[in-house]
Amino acid sequence: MKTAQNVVQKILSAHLVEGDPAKDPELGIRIDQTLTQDATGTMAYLQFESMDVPRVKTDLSVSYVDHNTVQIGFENADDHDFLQSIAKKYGIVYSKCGNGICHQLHLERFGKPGTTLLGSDSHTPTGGGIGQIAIGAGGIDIAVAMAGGAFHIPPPKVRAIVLKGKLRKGVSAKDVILKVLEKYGTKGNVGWIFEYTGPGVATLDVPSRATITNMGAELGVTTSVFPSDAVTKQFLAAQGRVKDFAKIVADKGAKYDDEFVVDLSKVEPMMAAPHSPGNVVTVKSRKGLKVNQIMIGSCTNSSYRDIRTVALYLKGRHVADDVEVGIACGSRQVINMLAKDGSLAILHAAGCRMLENACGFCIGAHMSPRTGAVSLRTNNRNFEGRSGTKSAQVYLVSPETAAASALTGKVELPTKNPVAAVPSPKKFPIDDSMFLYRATSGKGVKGAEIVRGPNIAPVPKGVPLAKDLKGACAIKVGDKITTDHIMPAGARLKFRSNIPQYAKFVFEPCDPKFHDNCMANKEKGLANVIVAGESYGQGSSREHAALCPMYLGVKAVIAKSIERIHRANLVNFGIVPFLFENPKDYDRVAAGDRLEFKGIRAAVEGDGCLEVKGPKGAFRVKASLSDRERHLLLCGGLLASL
Ligand code: MIC
Ligand code: SF4
Repeated sequence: MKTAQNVVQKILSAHLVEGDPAKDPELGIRIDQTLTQDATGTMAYLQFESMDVPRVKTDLSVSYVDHNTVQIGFENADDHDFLQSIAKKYGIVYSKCGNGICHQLHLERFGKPGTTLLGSDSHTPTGGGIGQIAIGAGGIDIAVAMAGGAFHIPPPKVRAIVLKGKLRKGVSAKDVILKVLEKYGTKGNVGWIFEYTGPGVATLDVPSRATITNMGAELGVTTSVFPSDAVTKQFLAAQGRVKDFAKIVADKGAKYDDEFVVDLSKVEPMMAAPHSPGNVVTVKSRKGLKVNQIMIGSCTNSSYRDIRTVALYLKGRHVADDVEVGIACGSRQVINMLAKDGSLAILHAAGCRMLENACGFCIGAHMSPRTGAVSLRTNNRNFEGRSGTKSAQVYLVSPETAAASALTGKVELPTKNPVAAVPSPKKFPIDDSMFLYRATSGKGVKGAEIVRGPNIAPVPKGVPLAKDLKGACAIKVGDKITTDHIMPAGARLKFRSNIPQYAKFVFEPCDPKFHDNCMANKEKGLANVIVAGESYGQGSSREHAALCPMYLGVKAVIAKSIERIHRANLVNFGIVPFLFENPKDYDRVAAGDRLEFKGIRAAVEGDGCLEVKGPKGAFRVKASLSDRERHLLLCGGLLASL
């Protein structure tokens, strides 16, 4: 008899190309679809180009432009042109700047239940909302997948998040994922996949499911997934894509490694307080707090359902005088619908600033709040300084809480005067005119010319790992260092395609001298080493947080723990991801210390264990590596291994 399978097992077993989940440390899975966005895409495609493959080998690859949309100077526009020309040549669908945010668009127009999606953005798991196994990764992993290669993950542990009951009016999906974050936090979830099950699933529409899987990224899990059921079918049919539907639900008696029950009817409005998405409190506990800014949108909460709900709260009313409100919709489809049903006029009349349908404020690329402001935002990350204003206090909330608070300029409970639920549209208006090269998808246009402006610099390649290393601790950082600390975005984002230029800003928020120190050590023939605490590399998929350090001569990280995507990026760029065998040894290293890694190459070839000598004595470190990872590190990274 066939063993009962959960949704994760069903999809992964149908895509397994390497490894045995019962005994191997790593599984290789076939990738059906890829997505990139512009800020990570240029590097991904430069790397893909160097793989010398004539066209993409996936079922579908889409290149979105949504991050660097503000064109001050030539850099971003140059990147867009480069991306468009690459898409034409290699058979990639190109989503023009202005079309919308990659995750919202992909869900609307391309995501398919039961398939795998790999995206160079950590919020790719949004696709889990329609039953895709959708995973975020570094750009070079996307390049490999586009070239037909497998993607590697450790055999996942699957936790069932059992949903019961129904949400109360004024409470929504954002509150549910914040509840899950309250329980599991932002660290310690590496290697897990969260699968949503139970009778409550049927009460959530697809946009709500996608909000939950989107922000699962903040847990640090590999991905999150919902079953594909009648609700999914209705959504796909309304998008004119019922042929893409496949029913994927867990078998009766399917097993999970763990479970957590959420009674939806008991969920209260929640918020994440500064400066971590895991710092979850109830809205009630902050009721009355004066607010200076409210930002609504981002890939977490920019669907028609979300923005229409905001319009219903604001109908016939005006936002408070002391508060500025900005709204960025997820896609042109969303804007079209809001225009047709009068919501756009309501929002304008209410005094909201309607922004471009792009990432914008979420990544500190628009509407940074004033000094010391309290900003309520519906996006997914509130790391210190990410808004572009270091002193800002950013709280993450649902669209309902944001709207209710906009009216008074204070934190308000959205459950006090809730609005009616927005019904799932029977038919979404479809306009795919800003998706280019659909006709040549998978085929490409032979001889198409690649356009390369001066902002596009070649990708640096790593060098093989030396036998021994003499190094220096170039920086010592604490716990929960995010990729926004390592490689800031916002104003620096326009240098994404130019590594020597972008590398000047590595660790800018922690130590602006990091770049110069690294260069000085490099000149002295010393390898640079980063020492960190727990959960190093939280947050984004940006491989620049490994690529730029590699460029600065960083050869090893020693941390108490390292998050999944960042760890994979370190390996891809030839930086050894060591962990302290005894976390207390963290205290024995200081910035500037000379560190000796005698026999590092042999250690990587062997069991990954090594004794490091420092001024306060020797301590032991360990990197648990698969054979594939060992090979990449010995070569100096993935590109150097080709
Ligand atoms: C983010 O939300 O931090 C980003 C910007 O979308 C990143 C990708 C990037 O750094 O370009 C992500 O989430 O992976
Ligand atoms: Fe864009 Fe923000 Fe989503 Fe990242 S989290 S993809 S910056 S909207």
